[in-house]
Amino acid sequence: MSENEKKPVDAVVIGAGFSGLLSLHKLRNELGLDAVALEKGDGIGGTWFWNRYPGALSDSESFVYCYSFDDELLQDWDLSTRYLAQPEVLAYLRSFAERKGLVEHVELNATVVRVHFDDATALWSVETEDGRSYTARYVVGALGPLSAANIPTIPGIEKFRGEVYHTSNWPAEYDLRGKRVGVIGTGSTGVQVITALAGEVGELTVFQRTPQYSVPLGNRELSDEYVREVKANYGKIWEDVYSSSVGMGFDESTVPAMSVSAEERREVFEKAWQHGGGFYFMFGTFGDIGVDPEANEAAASFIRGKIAEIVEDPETARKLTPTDLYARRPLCDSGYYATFNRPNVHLVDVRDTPIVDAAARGLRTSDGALHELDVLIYATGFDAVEGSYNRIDVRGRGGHALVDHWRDMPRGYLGVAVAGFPNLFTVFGPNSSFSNNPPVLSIQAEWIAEAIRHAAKEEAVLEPTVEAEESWTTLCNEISDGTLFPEVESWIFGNNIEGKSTRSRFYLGGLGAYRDILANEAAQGYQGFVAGRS
Ligand code: NA7
Repeated sequence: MSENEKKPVDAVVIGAGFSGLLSLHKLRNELGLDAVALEKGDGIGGTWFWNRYPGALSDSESFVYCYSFDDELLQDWDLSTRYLAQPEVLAYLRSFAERKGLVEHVELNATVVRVHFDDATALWSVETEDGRSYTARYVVGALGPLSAANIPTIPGIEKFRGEVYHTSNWPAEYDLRGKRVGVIGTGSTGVQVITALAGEVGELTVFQRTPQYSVPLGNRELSDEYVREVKANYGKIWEDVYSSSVGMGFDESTVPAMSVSAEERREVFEKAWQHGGGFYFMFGTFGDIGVDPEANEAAASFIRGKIAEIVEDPETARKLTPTDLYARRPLCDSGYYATFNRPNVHLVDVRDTPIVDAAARGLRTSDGALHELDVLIYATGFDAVEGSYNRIDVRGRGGHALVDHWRDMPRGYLGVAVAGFPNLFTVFGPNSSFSNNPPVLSIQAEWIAEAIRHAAKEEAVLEPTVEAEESWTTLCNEISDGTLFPEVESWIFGNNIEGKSTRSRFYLGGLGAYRDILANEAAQGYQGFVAGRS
């Protein structure tokens, strides 16, 4: 395509999920820019468009899984349960897009494949797979931290005659009733889909690599009085969320687990178990489960005890019981462990007996067993954070590729900008705050919009210095090294993808501190940025 076929706009937003829609709203409706969002899906909603598998649900409290600034929508919102299921989040996002007049500015089925910076003009050129092409002064990447599917390589999979789905690319229509279904993966997605499908399908075979700690979800109807109370107090609720650590809408504990008696600890854990919520169990019970091995073991052994009580067959219970630290993303469920008491649910421990290959009728494990399946579901997670960017050919100053910039470790300044990539901003770029996603992305989208307003006024390009990026990356690694989280393999540290660097991808210093750091950067006149003119 020649230069003059490129459509000139002020800004391109990549993605139309939670982050992309908010960014588009800020840029168009608040800054008055000519901005367009390019969305790979054939509908808006991002994560909540793609992840429509049975049981998909946000496990943040519903009243804080939304845009905090939009009081009109908050007041009109029909909040009825403690958590929001996927169709409800999607409906919320659609309603937001319609109310803010964004729908006509989202191009659907627009898979971005190239994003190149032109040193001479300081403009970005953005191209889609089907040949749509734009030039823009600003690019906002709102690709989602968990959107590039991880699909394991199973030798001979092409021979398998059944249906195959990844949970993040779920078919619009499906019928699993009476079928023999296999699920690979027991992360938060696997736990949800396994629990939801067990009663629907004929036989369910779960291929588990690592057992998980999970606590009850505790979903329930919210009373009218509770909802009235929430709506009347949103100001205070958001103040608390934005000054907390995980931003989940509950009081975080500061009490060290070992400062109370064993009996009191048990009572606190039992109360939290009855109340429900994964983040609540990890951060609402005691303040040091993520940092103190003894506190961690206390929480872990409580959950292990529950597994032993719930799961009837001792051998199945043994396989389901984790022995490592309780230091992955905390999970919660609607009866996950009890699911394995059902006669139609079978657990295959693929650490004991790895999957060796696929045959026409199912998957074969190393013990020679053929697990016959009509449907295979990959609940195998994502190439997180930089994974979605690395699938696009992004080149910054001097033609430097983003994939090379991130080869030994993903780096990003404050999670929102990358050295060598002027006027390119990232929502959930490397080393963003690890907290309830809507507040994090709201802080970032707001900050990015203000940075663009500043850049436009000053006719400047905003590009972080290498030093600023390096010191933020170092800080994030130091903070995470002070916790127990890197001691356990998970997507948070890139361990789930072969060849990926296994450093921190998040700022674990808490949402409140993160917000202050970003606010300070803007107030100090963007000192971590190169002061270049466009
Ligand atoms: P996760 O948390 O990365 O879980 C993926 C699961 O898939 C996990 O149990 C993996 O086992 C398993 N897995 C991945 N590859 C394989 C292979 N090759 N063989 C067997 N098992 C495999 O992804 P989710 O989608 O559940 O959740 C991601 C986030 O999305 C979640 O934290 C929420 O915030 C939303 P492993 O544990 O690596 O041994």
